[in-house]
This record gives sequence, structure tokens and C-alpha cells, in this order.
Amino acid sequence: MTPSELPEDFDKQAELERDRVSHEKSRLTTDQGVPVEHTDDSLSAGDRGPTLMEDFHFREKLTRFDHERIPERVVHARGAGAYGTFECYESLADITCADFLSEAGRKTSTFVRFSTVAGSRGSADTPRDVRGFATKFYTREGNFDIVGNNFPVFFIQDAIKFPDFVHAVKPEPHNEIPQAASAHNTLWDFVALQPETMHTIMWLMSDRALPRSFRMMQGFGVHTFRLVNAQGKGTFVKWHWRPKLGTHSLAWDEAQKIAGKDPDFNRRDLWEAIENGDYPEYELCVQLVEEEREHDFDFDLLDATKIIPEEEVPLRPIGRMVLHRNPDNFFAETEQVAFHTANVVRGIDFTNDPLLQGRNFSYLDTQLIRLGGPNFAQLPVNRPVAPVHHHQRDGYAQHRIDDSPVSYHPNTLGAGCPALASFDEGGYRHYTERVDGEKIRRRSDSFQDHFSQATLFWNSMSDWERDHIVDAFTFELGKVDHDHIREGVVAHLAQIDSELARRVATNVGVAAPADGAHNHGRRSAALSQADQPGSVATRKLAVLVADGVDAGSLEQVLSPLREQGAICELLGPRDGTLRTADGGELKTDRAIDTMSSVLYDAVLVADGRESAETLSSHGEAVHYVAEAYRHAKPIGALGEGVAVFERAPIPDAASAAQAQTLLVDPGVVIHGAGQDDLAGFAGAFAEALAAHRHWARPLSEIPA
Ligand code: HDE
Repeated sequence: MTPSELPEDFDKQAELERDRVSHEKSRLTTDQGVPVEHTDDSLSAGDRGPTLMEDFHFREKLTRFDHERIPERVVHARGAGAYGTFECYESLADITCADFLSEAGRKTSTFVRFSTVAGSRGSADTPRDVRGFATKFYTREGNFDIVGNNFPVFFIQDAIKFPDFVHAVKPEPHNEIPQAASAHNTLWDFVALQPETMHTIMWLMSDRALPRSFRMMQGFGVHTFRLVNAQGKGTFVKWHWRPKLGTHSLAWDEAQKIAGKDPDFNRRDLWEAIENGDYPEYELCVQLVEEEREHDFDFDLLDATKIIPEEEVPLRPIGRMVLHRNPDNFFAETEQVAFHTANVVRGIDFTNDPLLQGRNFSYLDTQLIRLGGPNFAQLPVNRPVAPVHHHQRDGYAQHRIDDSPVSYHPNTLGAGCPALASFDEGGYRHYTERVDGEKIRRRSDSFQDHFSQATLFWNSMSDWERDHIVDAFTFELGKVDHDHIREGVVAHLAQIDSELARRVATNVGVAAPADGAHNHGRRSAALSQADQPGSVATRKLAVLVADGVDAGSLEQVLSPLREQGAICELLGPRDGTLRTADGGELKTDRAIDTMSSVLYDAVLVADGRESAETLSSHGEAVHYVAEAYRHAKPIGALGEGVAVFERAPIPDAASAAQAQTLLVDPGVVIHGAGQDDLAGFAGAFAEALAAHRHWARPLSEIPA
């Protein structure tokens, strides 16, 4: 079968069916298919005697168990994956001959793996870290991978420095501390000596490093790639994924607490959203630069520490991806998926970015050790839907039974097959690029400006985003034991912005450096998270209730929120059924103590005198409100429920309760005694919820 013979709607899910194994109504067998009668005792010589070698079932069971683990990824070990479908908006045939971008409505199956970078496979989801966003497109002309991150830039410019950088950020080798954290001596020692890291370090110190959800973060291909059309003309391209729900983050204090309360926070969020039918959606956009404009920028397009500001080259949406299926087996699919920057299809090619060139070596190399040999592309999750025919043979775990004596090219004995495909028949043809120069080990002069775009990032932040960046530097450098390292980093900051340097220097107790470079004053609005699209859909709301709750008013508020897609969970002092104020019953979803405010986007306290009294004297319930307030989340109180706000204490809650007002400050919604407008409350609360967080609150002044 050739690619063009594949059915139009060829789908990876259909192709995977032959490998899915259901154990429904099955009997236990050995690996050889021999039914097993007894699996709870090993075969022994007498009741209390030694175990016998001939117990093949025992030996097989233990041996298989002993070999269950494979090496985790050296970076990006911790991840979560999902299947999806990409749909192209319009033909891009004028700029690329890639088949999956060739017509409006063309659908392509995908698998995405999101990840953290530094932590090991069992580490928590929410450290301050970059997130991986790797997508495999199972196109009809072979697999294409965008192996991207949620930052558009990287820490280093040349792949040869990757082992140094990763060794510096990973747990320190003598004691393997700290797990999944950048706040330690070796990372900052490296940073202080390598100014090229500073632009990406600014991103790392920003809220981008704390995504609320994989569904709410952007993805970037980082490098400049190349699109090539049928005439062989190239166009530079940068890949961008934009989440439909907007780009939203956690508070740092919250992220740290979640790491203990629910280390699987992001993984669970993705899983549950897909199980609930709230399918994550991302738009694929491109920035296109004609080859003639390569040198029109004040940075080098081949330098992966630089963005192309959207003001200079706008984003063009070219399609959307919906993730609609969770894997059936984490190991088989999410752990064994193998991405590779060099997995490209016709119409997509590389540039000479030295980081990308190095990656094109590294990914295949790492899969060989991680997946135990050269046949990993045959694993179901990695297998292309396009037909595969070649003369590669043998190796560990060869699944294919190639039935021909011919395993070489050229041949007559196999009638010349597999035959070469000309370009017109779909063959991949590399872009023709003239390259000449001396053989040297030297960084290009065009890669030497390490600060201008770090300044651009800083200038583009809102006040609260700047506060968070200063707090992050303060925290991270505060964990560094050597003043010369703190000073080195602060000296770099002075090259970015002198106010930033001064604020951090004061907080970490080193002398503020003399003013560095002049701040160029340029901004790029797209870099800030201040005006992100927001929605109530899939937001998680903790509703605090106890015996005596006013179920009627609560229902009037929750039902419009649920209609807009909010997930409202009723949390009581204990699991089970509560007595309502009118003598009815109300079932809770969870107990307050089982969950935590940090696992929700907002907290609402229900009405009812008895319920409010119980909750006001329930320390954890009061803490929910106080902590949600500290994390800039929307909080709401209905009627008597405001008593819990007063205990927290939420500023001005008491007076607001008496007044006709709904809002105390943005995101604090109170249904005061003098009001009967529950619909108005629900509307105001929905608005507060859709806004995600109310970061203007003076977080650092709030105890909790
Ligand atoms: Fe990776 N990277 N990387 N990386 N990377 C790996 O490949 C590497 C870089 C990224 O979910 C490894 O299969 C080098 C940039 C993601 O399975 C390894 C360099 C970007 C993932 C590797 C980089 C990434 C990886 C480890 C510097 C964003 C996880 C396991 C030149 C554009 C993919 C593996 C998944 C994984 C090498 C830099 C993204 C060792 C040498 C820049 C999302 O091959």
C-alpha cells in the first residue's frame, strides 16, 4: 500500500485496535498460553520445604517482574499523554508540500506528551520548571514530531552545552538533592557564568513555569524550522500552540503545596478533563519569514534563545488539535512513545540552528538506550499509519516478519523492491542550501546579545507579573549558599533592568550592582499573561457545606455555573449525606479534610445558620477560604456563610455582608444580608471565576 492508497479518514485509533488486549472473561495463562491453576503459592518440596526450580510459573512471574522497569528519560522523565486529532484550516500548498497541511479539513491523528524537565519519573507535577509539549502527527506520509516546550526559548545556544546545563539543574550528584527543583547551588552557579541562559531564566522565574493545567499552556517549537513547497522554495517557520482556554498559572506557594497534596495534579487534570468529555484544544499557529528576510532582525533566527516578537511577525493560525482519548496503558503508550526532532515529513526541513542540529542526533540515540534497541518504531504508539518498507533488519524485539530473502538495495531478486520514491511519488527531498565556511569551534557574533530580549520580556510584564518574578529570584537565590553566585546572577540582572537587579539584590542580601545597560523600553504585549482569555468551563469549585445548609439558594447559584461547565464539588465536614435546613438531604462529594483548597480554582461557602456555624469552627474549612484568598482565587459566600469569611479573616467581609454590594474586591463575592438577587450573585461569581485569578491582591501581605 502506498500513502495515497490509504483511506481518507485513516485513523491511528483504528490502527491501534489490533494491539489492544482485553482481559474480559479471560483465564490466567503463562506467557506461553498455558492456563494456570494456582498462582498464590510457589511449588515446594513439602509444606515447609524449599521452592523447586521446575516451578516455571513462579520463575516466569518473578523474572518478568524483575525486568519491568526501563531507564527513565534523562530529561522530561515525568509526563502524561493523550491522543488527539489535528485538523487543518486551509491549504498551505503555496509554502509547504506537507500532505497533512495540504487541504482545509484534512484530519491527522496525533499523540501528545506533556512533561516536566528536571524531575524524575515519580516526581511531583508542579515544580518551577519548563514543561514539554511534544506532538506526534501520524500523517499519511509518515510521522512528524514537534518536540516543543511551553517556553519559546531555550537556556543555551549550542547542543554541546546541553549535558552541562542538565547536570547543573538536575539534583546534585553527591546527595541527589533537590528533586525537581531549580533552587539550588549548581543551577545558579551555571547561570551566573552563562549569560546566554538569562532570557529563558526570566521565563523560568515567571508564572509560565507554573502552569495551572496542561490544557492552559502554550507550546512552542522553539527553533526556526523550514517549510518547503513543491518548487523547492523554503520559508522559515516557528511553531506555536495556543490553548483555547488561555494561558494560566498557579501561585508559587500553591504550586509547592500541591506537590504534597496531589503530586499528580497536572496529570490528573488532563486525564479527568478527557474522561469528562472536556477535550483540551489548541490552535496551531505559524510565524512565517521569507528567506530573503533572514537578516532583517536584530537577532539571529538560528539562535534558540530568541523569539520573533509577534509585533514583527504575526501569528497565523493554520489548524487546531483536540485531545480526545486517554491512553489505555501508561507504560505501553506514554512511557514508550519516542519523539525525535528529525521525524519530519516532506515539506518540512531544518535550519542550521546549532541546538536543533544537536537534537537531531540526540533523540534517536537516547531512544536506543531507553527502549532497548533499534526496533522501537514498531511499538504501537510509535508506529506510523503510513506503510513502512525498508532493508533494515533484525535487532532486539523485531516484530516484523519480513518474508523476502532480499534485504539490500539495489536488487533484482526482489524486483527492485522496496523501490525508491521520486519526489513526484512522495519521496522526501532535502532542501538545497548552499553552505561554505571554515571548520571552526566558535559561536557566531550574531549570537552574542544575551540581554535585549530578557529586557523585552521584563518590560512586557504587568506589575503583578514583575512582583512574581522578583519573588521567584528571591526564593531561588535564597536557596543558594554562596554569595558570589548570588552576586553573579544579580550582575546579569543589571544588564536586563536596573530596578529588577536592585529589588533582587536587596532581597537576597547582596550589594546592588551599578546600573547596567540602558533599558531599551520596548515591549511585546503577547508575552504577558495579564489579558488571557478566560472561561468558567472546567474550573473546579469547592463548595463548603454542613448540616443545616440552605440547599435551595445553593442550587440556584450552582446550576448556572454547572451549565457553563464549572465542576462544583460539595465538601462537608465528613463524607456522606447532610441534613438540609428544610429537612431534606444533600449528598457531599468529598470530605473537607480529604481535599484541599489548593486543588480548586475557587471556594464558595453555602448559606444556612447551622451550616455556617459548624464551618466557622472547622479550622480546615476556614483555612480553605483564607488560603484561596491568598492564592488570588475567587471566593464567594452566600448569606450566613459569610461567617466563615469573618473567621478567615477576609478584609471588609463583615461590612459587605450588611451592605447591598456584591463585590468586596475583585474576586471576593458576597451575597449580603440585604440582597435577594441570587442570579446577580451567580453572574458576578461566574465572572470572577472566568478571570482565573485576581493577582492584584497583595498576596505577600496575606497570612495563610
Ligand atoms: Fe530535549 N531531549 N533536548 N529539548 N526534549 C529529550 O529525548 C535534547 C530541547 C524536549 O515527551 C530526550 O526521548 C538536547 C529543547 C521534550 O518524550 C533527549 C537538547 C526543547 C522532550 C533530549 C534538547 C526540548 C525532550 C530525553 C539541546 C524544546 C520530551 C528523552 C540541544 C524545543 C519528549 C528523549 C517526550 C526529551 C535531548 C533541548 C524538548 C535526551 C540534546 C530546546 C518535550 O534526547
